[in-house]
Amino acid sequence: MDYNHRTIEQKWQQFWADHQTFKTSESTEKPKYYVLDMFPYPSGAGLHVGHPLGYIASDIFSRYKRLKGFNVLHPMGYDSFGLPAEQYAIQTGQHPAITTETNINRYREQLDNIGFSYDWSREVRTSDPSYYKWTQWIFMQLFDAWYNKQTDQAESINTLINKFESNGSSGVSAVSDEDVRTFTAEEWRVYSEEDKQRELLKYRLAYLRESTVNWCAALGTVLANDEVINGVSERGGYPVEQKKMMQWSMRITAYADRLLKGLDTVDWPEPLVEMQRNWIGKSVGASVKFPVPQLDTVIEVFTTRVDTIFGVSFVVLAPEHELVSALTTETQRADVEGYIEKTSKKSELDRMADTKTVSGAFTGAYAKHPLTDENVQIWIADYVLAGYGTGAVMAVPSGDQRDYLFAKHFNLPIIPISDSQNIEEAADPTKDGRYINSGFINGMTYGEAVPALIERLERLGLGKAKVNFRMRDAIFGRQRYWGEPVPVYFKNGLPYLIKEEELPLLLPEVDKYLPTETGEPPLGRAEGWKYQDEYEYELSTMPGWAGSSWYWLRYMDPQNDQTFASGEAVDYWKAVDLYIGGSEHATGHLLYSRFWNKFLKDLGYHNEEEPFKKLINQGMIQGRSSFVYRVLDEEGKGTNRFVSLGLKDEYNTVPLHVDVNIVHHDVLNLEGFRKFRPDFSDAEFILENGKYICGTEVEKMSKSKFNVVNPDDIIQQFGADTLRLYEMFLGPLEQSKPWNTNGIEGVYKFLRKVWRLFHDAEGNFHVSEEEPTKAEYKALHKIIKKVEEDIERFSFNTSVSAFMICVNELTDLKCNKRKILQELIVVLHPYAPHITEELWSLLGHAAGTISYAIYPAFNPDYLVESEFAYPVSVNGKMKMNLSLPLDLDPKTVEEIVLANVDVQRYLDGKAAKKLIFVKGKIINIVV
Ligand code: ANZ
Repeated sequence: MDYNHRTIEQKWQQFWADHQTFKTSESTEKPKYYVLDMFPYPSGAGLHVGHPLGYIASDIFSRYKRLKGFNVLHPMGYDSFGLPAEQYAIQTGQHPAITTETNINRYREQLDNIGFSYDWSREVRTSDPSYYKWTQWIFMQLFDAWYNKQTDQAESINTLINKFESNGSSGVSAVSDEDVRTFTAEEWRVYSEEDKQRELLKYRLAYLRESTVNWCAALGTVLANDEVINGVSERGGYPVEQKKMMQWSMRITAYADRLLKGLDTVDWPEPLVEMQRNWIGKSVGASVKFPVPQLDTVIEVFTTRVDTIFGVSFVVLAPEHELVSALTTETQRADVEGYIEKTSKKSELDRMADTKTVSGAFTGAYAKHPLTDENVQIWIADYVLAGYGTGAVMAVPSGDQRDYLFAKHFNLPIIPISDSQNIEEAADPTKDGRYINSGFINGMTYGEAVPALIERLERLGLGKAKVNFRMRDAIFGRQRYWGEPVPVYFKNGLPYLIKEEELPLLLPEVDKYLPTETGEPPLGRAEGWKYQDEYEYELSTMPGWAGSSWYWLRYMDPQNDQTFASGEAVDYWKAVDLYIGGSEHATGHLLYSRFWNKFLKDLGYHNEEEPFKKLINQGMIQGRSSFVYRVLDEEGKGTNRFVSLGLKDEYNTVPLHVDVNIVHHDVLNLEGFRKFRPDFSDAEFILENGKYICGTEVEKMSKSKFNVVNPDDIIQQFGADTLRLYEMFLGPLEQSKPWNTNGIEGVYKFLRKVWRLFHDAEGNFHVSEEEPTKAEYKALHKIIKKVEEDIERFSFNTSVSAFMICVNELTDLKCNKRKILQELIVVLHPYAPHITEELWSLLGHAAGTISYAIYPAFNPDYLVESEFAYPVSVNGKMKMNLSLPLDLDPKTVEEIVLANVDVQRYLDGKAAKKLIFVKGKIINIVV
C-alpha cells in the first residue's frame, strides 16, 4: 500500500475526536504542563498558512511533553467579540452572533484539518454569555476594589470604607485620582450617600472619569493608544481625534511597579520585555514646586534632572494646564489663546513625534526659582504634555535639547551649569563632571548633588523625590454593540453594580448596530432595557481586551457556573508554562492580562504573580507574490499580451499581481491565467523556452496581493503532516520568513520514505524482528538525542533536517527492524502525528494511540565509536583495512589478525615474526 495521506489523516482525526484522545483532567499522578496559544479572532477570511505557524509549534511541544510523561493542558478558543463582525452587521444587518458562529465553524474545520491535539472540551468563546458572565464578574470585583499602597495590593473597597469610618482620610495611602478630599471620620459619616459614592469612585480600580480619548468617528468608538498607529485607527486606517469624554477606566497604574518587577521573573524574549519596560516607563526623579506669589499658588514640575536646577531659566506648562488661564496677563491673552487654539488640533502622538518645530507663547506671568528666588518667565508650549508628570517642566536650556531650541528661538537666557562640555557627561557618575555657576552644589559631582538638593528642597517644603510612570490608566469602554455589557446602572448620575446573581447581564437586541440619533452607543436602541425597569444601564460595552485578559484561567475549568474557575483547578494548573503568540500583543494584551492576573491574586483567587512563565513570539509568514508583465502599447495602455520575466526588458510593461495558486515553481499556468480574470480570457503570451516565468517579491500575505495560500489546499495536495513539517522547516520559529512552496515536495518525499521503511518492494507492510546492527542503533539514538535537544530549546526547524538525514541513513542501511522503527516514529510523532499513528497501529498497537507512548531514552553508548578500521601493514606496507572492536586485548587481536583469510593471503605462507599493535591506530606485521 502506498502512503495515502488523505485516508490516513481523516482516519486519525476522526479517531482522536471519537476517543477524546486529548481530553485532560486534573486527577493524575503526572506532572502538569500548560501550553497556550494566543486564541484567534475568528475573521471572515479564515486561516492562511501564516496563522498556524505558532499553533504548529505549540502542538509539537504539547505532543512531545505528553510523550515525556506530562499531563498537558493544550486548549483553544475564540476571542469572538470585536469590530469586524459588527462592521459586517452594520453593512448587512446580519446579527454579529451569526457571523461569529459561521466564522468559528470555518476556523474549527481548518484547525481540525491540521491535526492539532487540542482538548476541545475546554473551548471558550468570549462572546458566550456563560463566559462573559465571569468577565462581568471580574469587572465587578475591580469596581469594588481599591489599591492599598501600604499592603501593596488591591483590597475590597470595604476595607477603605472602614478606614474612612474610623479615621477619615488620614492614614490612607492609596492609588487614586489626584483630586481626593481630606476629611475626618465625623465628616465622612455625615456625607450624603452620593458624596460618599463620588469620593469612592476616585479610588475604585474600575472607575468613571472624564478623560481625553482617541475618538474615531468613522468607527464610532474610542480606541486604546495601541490601536492608533500614526494618528489613524489600526483597523481601517480612519482618522482619530482627541476628545474629552466620561469613560470607564482601569487603574492599571496601581500595578506599574509590580508589572515592572514581574518582568525579571519571566522567560520572555528580551525585545518584548524591553517594550513593556518602556511602555511602563518608570522615571526616577523629583517633583519641585515653583511658587507663583501673584496667584498664591505653586507650579509643580516633574524632573529627572534635579541636579540641573541652577540652570533653570524659565518654566513651561502644557497648553492644557489648569493654571494657564489664571496666569495669563491681559496683554498676553490673545497670544496664549491663539496658541492653544492652534495646538488643540494636534494629537499627543504628533506632539511627541515633532522634536524640531519650536512654538509656544509667553503667559506674561513669573514664578520664583525655589532655590535662588529669582523670577523666571512662565511659558506654554506643546512639547510639554498635559498627561505626563505634572504637565509642567522646569526648562534647562543648557541641559535639555528641546529647552535649548526653545530658549534660542525666543531669546531666553541659557545658564551653563557644568564644567563638562556635555550635560549628559555631568550626570554620568563615571565621568565625574562638576557643577559650576550652581549655588550650593558648585564643585559637586552628580552623585553628591542629587541627595543634597532633594534634602534642601524637602526642608523648604518645595520638593521631594518622586517616581513617575509613563503608563496611563487604561480606558475601558467602547461605544459599540458587539462586546460585553458593563454590569452597571446609574442612579442620580452615579454608577452602581447590579447584583451578582443577576449576572450575566445579557447583550440586548437592537434594531440597528449604529449609534442612536442622539449620539448614544447602539445599546441605547435596546427597547425597554432598564435596570429594575427604572435605571439607565451603562450603554458602552467593554473593550476587546476584556475577554482576553483572563481566558487562560477559564480553560482550567471552563464549565464551572459557580465561579470563574475552581480553586482546585487553579491550584493545579497554576500558570501557563509556555505561551506562543504574535509580538503585536506586546503592550496591549500582555500588560492587561498580567494586570488582571495580579488583581485576582490580590483577592486570593490564586497564587501566581505572573500568568505566563515562558513566552515565544513566532515570526510572520510573508507572502511570496507572483507577477506577470503586461505589455503596453504606444500610448501606454495595457494590451492583452504578457511577456515572460526574462524578456520583459525588451518591452514597455507594467507588473500585475497574479494569483500564486496558478503559478508552480514560478511558471505560470496559462490556462489558469486565462480563467483568472474575464478580461484575460484571450491573453497572449510571449514565452521563454516555451514557458512563462513569473517575477516574484516578498510582501505581506494579503488578499489584495493574490499571494494568500490556504492551508486547506496544501493539506489536500500533500497532507497535514507535510504542512506541519514544512512550516517548521521554513526557518527558526521566531523569524519572519516568506512562504515558498518550492521546497514542499521534498518534505512530502521524506514522509513517503518513512512509509517505505515499513513496507517491502511490493508495498506490503513488513518489519523484521531481528536485532538491529550497531549502525542502525546509532542512527536511531542520534535522532532521539537531537530532537529532544531541539524541542527543549524550541528549535523546530533543525529537527526536520535531522529527520531527513536519519531516514536516509536507515534507507541506505535497508533497515526495517521493529526495534528501530518503532522508536523512530515516537520521536517523529509530535511533528507528523497522522502518519506515525497509522504506522504505530500497523506495528500492532491495534487499539491504542501513539499520543501517550513514551519518548525513547537516549543511550549514549550507541554513539560511542566502538570499532576501529585498522590499517594493516605487512613489513610497513599498507595492505588492507580490518575493523575490530576497540576493547580487545593485544593477545586476542594477534589471534584474530593472523587467522584472517585476507591477512593470510598477504602473508603468502610466510610466518609472522612479530605483530606491532597500537590500539586505535595501526597493526603492522613483520615477516
Ligand atoms: C529638567 C531637565 C533637565 C530635564 C535636563 C531633562 C534634562 P522622562 O525620562 O521621560 O521621565 N518632562 C517632565 N514632564 C514633562 C511633560 N509633561 N512633557 C514633556 N516633558 C516633560 O523625562 C522626564 C524629563 O522630561 C523631565 O526632566 C522634564 O525635563 C521633562 F537636562 O527636567 B527634565
